[in-house]
Amino acid sequence: PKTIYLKDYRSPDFLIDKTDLHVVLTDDVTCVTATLQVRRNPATENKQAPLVLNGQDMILKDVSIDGCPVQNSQYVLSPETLTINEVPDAFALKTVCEIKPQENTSLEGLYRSRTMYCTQCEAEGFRKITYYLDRPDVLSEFTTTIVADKAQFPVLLSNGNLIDKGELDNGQHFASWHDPFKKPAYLFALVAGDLSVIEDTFVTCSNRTIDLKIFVEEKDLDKCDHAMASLKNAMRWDEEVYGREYDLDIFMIVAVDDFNMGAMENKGLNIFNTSCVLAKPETTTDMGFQRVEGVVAHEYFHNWSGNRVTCRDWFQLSLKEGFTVFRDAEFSADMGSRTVKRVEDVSLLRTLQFAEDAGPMAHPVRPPSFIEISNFYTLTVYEKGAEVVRMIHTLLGAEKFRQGSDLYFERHDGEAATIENFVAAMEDASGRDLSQFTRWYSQAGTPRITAKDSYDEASGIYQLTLTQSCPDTPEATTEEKQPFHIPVAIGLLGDAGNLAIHLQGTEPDHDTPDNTHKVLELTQAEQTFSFEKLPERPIPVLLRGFSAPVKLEFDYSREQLTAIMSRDDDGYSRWDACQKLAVAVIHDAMQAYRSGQPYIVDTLLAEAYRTILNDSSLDQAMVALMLQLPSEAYLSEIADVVDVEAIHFARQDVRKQLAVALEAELLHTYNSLTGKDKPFSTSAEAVAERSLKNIALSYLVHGEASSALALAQQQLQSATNMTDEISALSVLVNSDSEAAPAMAQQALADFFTRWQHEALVVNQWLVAQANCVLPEGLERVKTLMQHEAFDIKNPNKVRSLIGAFCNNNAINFHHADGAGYEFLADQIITLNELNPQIAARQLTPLTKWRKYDESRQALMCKALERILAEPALSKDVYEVVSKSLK
Ligand code: DPP
Ligand code: ZN
Repeated sequence: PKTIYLKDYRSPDFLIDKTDLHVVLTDDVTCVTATLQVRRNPATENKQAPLVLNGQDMILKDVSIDGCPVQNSQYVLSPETLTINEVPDAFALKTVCEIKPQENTSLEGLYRSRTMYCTQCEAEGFRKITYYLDRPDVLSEFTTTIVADKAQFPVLLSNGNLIDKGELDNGQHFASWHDPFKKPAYLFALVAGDLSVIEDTFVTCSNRTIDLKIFVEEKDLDKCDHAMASLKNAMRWDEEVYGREYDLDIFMIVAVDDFNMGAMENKGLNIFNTSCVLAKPETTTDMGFQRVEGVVAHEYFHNWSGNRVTCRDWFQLSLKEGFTVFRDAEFSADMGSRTVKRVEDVSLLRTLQFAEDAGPMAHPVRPPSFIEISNFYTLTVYEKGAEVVRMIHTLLGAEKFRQGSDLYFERHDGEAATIENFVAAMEDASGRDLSQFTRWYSQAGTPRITAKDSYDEASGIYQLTLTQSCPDTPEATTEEKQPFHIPVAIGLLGDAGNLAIHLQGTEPDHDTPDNTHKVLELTQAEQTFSFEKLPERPIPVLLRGFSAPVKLEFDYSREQLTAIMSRDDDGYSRWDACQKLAVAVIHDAMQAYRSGQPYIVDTLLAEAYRTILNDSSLDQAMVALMLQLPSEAYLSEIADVVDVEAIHFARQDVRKQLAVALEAELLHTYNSLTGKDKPFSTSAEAVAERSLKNIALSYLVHGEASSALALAQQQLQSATNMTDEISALSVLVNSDSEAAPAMAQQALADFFTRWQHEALVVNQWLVAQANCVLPEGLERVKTLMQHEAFDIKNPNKVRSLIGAFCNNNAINFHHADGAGYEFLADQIITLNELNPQIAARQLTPLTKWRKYDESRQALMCKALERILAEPALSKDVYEVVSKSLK
């Protein structure tokens, strides 16, 4: 397979002004007739260039130029291209192709999902529908006519506005759609199915009424309200916060059960994984509700950051994704709890993106090369990309950032842009020089900052010295990397609270009236900041709000951490201090575990928890967040060598001791939050209450409190929402107390009986079992693979069972016998043929082999090598496996 480089980018030799598609869907073959208005790109150097179109998995039936058939001898077909050597400077190209969507298990291009036809074209799926210049810098005006059986497929949709529809012979009908906005092919969409719809309207800031429609299978009509409300909130928010108004007269969402991604922002016709659009309290957890809100907003926001201004090439993917993730994160923060949203995002980043940065697939936010672009829809491009945009926001301030964003949209509307264009708009609007800052886009790896401090009582001067470096990554060594421009937000904590900050040589920050918050700009390898007028030695609160995606080390004492935990003004920092304290405690427990010694949990942690549980004035969301111990995945990420058993058993031991020590408080908390007959709400407060209640329950059961199993069972039976129901089920499934297994078996069986017709609930049932940490995990998963509820062709099922097990159940997946690795290799080999994107995605846990002990390393590499030896490897899987073994 060939590597594609950013440095080789050339503008296209041809442009396609208009694209006219005529798609006839029948049970056997689907016939696609494409008429393209093509002309030579005036900007191209090569005036004689042949026309080379992308296309694969199709049968070309006919090709003509300006009405004259092109003879076989005048074109060349390869498995991935159609080349026509001599073409005029401007012409109409007509092709007729046959495809078989019903056999398309890759879920790219046009395919069948249950009873409907749908498409997924990003990044390069359109080339499976017709021969085309399938690249994002070719923008075209699309008209699409769909013909299908009317009884089976009453609903026929594509981008833009409906311009015609009617009946045809033999029970067929058609619909024609026209999209007035030029777009690249990856934003094309087509849907045909027997779908029900819920409708609403939105009145824009300029008083235009937009029709909003969500299409789902009839059985799911009761699960659309939350998505609709989220959509309307997102539309309003984008007007208010970014000045962006919706442009078409209609906005449609279609829910599809078989989908590789979360959702897709096709112009005017978003296609969604059912898991990211359907929600109702009985079937959907609070996390599920939040995901729907976030993804609906994300795809909607793409209408400007992605569609109106798109990407010049796929190396610029973060231009639209990083920016849009930042936008959706701010939206969610405004809709719910800002601190909770930030903590969740930072946890994800520090756990999984940092791991990606430290592994063989590490790449800069703008990768310099790829074999298969699908492999670069990564946490780095999305989440780290969003952090990079957030840093620009921090450096410029909200007002200048908005001016920069306005300028960007104004300059590049209707164009395919680059990351340089985005940064230039931010620079021009703010007058700031971001040239050093752009290293965030070109240098991979997680920067480390080491902080050291000193205090001179006589002068009241406090000094903070920050040193930065960035570890080796595949494309560059640590020596080759240049210092980053890093905003380090800080507070200085004194005995009675946050102290005023007077940084020598600067004006006070006007953002905080009391001057207790400051953004330091670290641009050198080492820099010292001096603060004056400090009456006492402060505790530095570093990287407040997680102001940069870095690892920051400072040698805090445990007392200092508890001080930050209880007194700092920044919620994120309080949580972070709590995590640091918990990590220190678990590390002690791991030490003891390795030496076979008993360990008694540091009372500092237990007492800190007792304090927050007893303090009824505290934000319950904050309490719930703090009570969650660092995950095994996070503990693995920060380890040099992952000690699977020590991490698991030590963490479980700490949880158990905390549960026993705090039983009274936990029980009180649980009881105070249970049995209140409040109507269901997804408000931040209601979510926080459920979260705290369920954490308390899980501690109580884990600590084997005498009444705990009964409480869990009671909650399971009386639950009126899925958060409470699945939490109780998971707690039972994971309990190792004697009475639990029988109860868990019964509960699982009852749960399945009750929910077997709700695919998304069944998926949660699979996850609950895949995540069960009791012994024999692999056997349970293998048994479930045979269950009628499982289907390897459905990505949500693969993620729920195989993905959950291999990513979240370390003690079972990483069993020393290597059976987990062999299992995953088998699944990847099967998936490679069916769905390469999903296959490559599932490889992630094996790519981390360097983090494990020698014996596991050998077993993991053996599994990777077995995959690499497969004869017909997809580009997707080949790229990840071969880079992992390098
Ligand atoms: N649909 C995917 C997303 O929105 C890819 N664009 O991130
Ligand atoms: Zn996106």
